[in-house]
Amino acid sequence: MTEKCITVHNTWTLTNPNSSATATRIHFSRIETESGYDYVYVRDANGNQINRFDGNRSDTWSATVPGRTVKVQLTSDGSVTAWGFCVDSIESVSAGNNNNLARNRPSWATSQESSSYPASAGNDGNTGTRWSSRHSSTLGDEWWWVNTGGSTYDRVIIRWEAAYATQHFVGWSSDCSNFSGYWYSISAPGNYGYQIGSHNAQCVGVLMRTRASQMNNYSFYEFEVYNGAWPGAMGPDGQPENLSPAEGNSSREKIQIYTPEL
Ligand SMILES: [Ca+2]
Repeated sequence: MTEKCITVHNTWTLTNPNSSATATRIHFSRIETESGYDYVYVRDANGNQINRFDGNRSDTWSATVPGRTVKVQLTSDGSVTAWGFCVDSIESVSAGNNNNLARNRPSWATSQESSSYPASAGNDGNTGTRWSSRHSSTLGDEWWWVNTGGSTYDRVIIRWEAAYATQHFVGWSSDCSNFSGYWYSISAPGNYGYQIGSHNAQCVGVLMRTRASQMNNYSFYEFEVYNGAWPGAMGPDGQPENLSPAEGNSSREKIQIYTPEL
């Protein structure tokens, strides 16, 4: 028996049954495609790309799609056949964007204070836990980064602890090694929103260069990644407490490539 493979470019349209929904996301229980060649796209009603997935994944939410219509497209070059994908849930998203693309995704840091402050505590969705770098009076650059899995995103929130970085760089990377981004300066801890422009790159991270006064480490409670809107439940006004510096602010600067050292 011979198997005949054809090039597939199918699109399926899903509709959120909640007629009052203003935004929708879908859940993939499983995605298996030929990595780098065959893709599952999530698009809005107008065909705009929201996510692009490939390779093997499980338990994956799409980013937020405006409206009630979600289009899922499978493109295949037909040379390698994989299992495909399965969507097992469609859900309304409201009151801001609560789809934190960094939450519980794989994350890394160049050091940790102890096993109580691992990199993963910086993106576990819990503002009661935090990542902390090692302590040193001669501490140099420290990196923390997360693999979002290939989502489209345009903004980051960092919820800095007292050991914030006065000078830091927030960047994105397709290879999780070479980052492009912007430099920022802050002078107090707290929740900061960073509008970094729209990117579809695996990783997002922060390079911390200058410590806060009296501090020998860097630490934050959460590093969050969103697309299109800030989360609905942040501060009293539903926005980051300090929505600055943002893209367009004169304090940012586009810089050269950086490579985190493991
Ligand atoms: Ca945390």
